Amino acid sequence: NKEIVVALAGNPNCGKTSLFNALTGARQHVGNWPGVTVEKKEGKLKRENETLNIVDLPGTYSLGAYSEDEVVARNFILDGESDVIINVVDATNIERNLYLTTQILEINPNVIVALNMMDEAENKDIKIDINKISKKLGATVVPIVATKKEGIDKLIEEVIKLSKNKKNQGFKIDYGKDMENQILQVQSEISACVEENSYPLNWMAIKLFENDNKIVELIKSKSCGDKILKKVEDGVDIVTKAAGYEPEALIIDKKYEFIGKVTEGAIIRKDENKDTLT
Ligand code: GDP
Ligand code: K
Ligand code: MG
Repeated sequence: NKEIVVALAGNPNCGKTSLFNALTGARQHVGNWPGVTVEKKEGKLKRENETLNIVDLPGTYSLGAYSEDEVVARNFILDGESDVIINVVDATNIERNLYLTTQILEINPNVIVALNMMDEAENKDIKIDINKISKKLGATVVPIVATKKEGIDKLIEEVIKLSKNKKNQGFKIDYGKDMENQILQVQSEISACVEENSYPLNWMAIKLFENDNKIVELIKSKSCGDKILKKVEDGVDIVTKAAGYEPEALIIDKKYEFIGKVTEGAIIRKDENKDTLT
């Protein structure tokens, strides 16, 4: 039986290390990611016939190209090295945490959300409709308390299940007619000249519109890079004229709009509880 590679991704302080420890116990190995001074932690977990190799990615708010941490986390996800990604989300701060989730899902839909700090959410009187969030997000959500090892068995079960039945695609944010049209056009330009099994085309096109320097450099290195970048430049003008602001900002806005729809009516905070009682 082949090992199941599981990446742990999440914002700083969401409880990633606590979950890593709960999953792997003492079976840990600490090293460095190649070429950078970022710490790499790996550990194993055995469950019946399965061996899971858990890799703790650096904590990040985003998967841009701005910091070493972000690049390490995103390259690991992009390179398809993981069978399943556990995205640890702080239940007391769901909206902000889901920004990273949308970015992970755009690269790889094989995501299980571990909704951590459920004890703190309860203390703060935050009520969460997990089924609703799961459905709208298109990913399984498992509530956990990493520090008390609650929900860990269920989480492992869902990870193994997804590793046996991986999704090829499915997650898609709607960036609006004009932006989508331009993304599609740039995507087909990329596919016409970049070899197979590179990064997901849709993701690369979005990154070009976000002016992601790593992907811009990658495209520049291709024979038809100039043609693609010209297409992006024209697209930026068209979208900016139509939408009234630039794609880079529009893409962020649309991600938060999507998150708003995911959480709408699914999270009730204490103040809102009071409102409904009076
Ligand atoms: P990381 O930065 O994502 O690796 O997060 P850590 O695992 O270091 O956790 C950050 C802080 O949150 C620590 O003080 C943990 O003890 C605490 N923590 C982690 N998970 C939970 C949880 O489920 N419930 C509570 N109450 N605290 C937690
Ligand atoms: K805390
Ligand atoms: Mg940590």
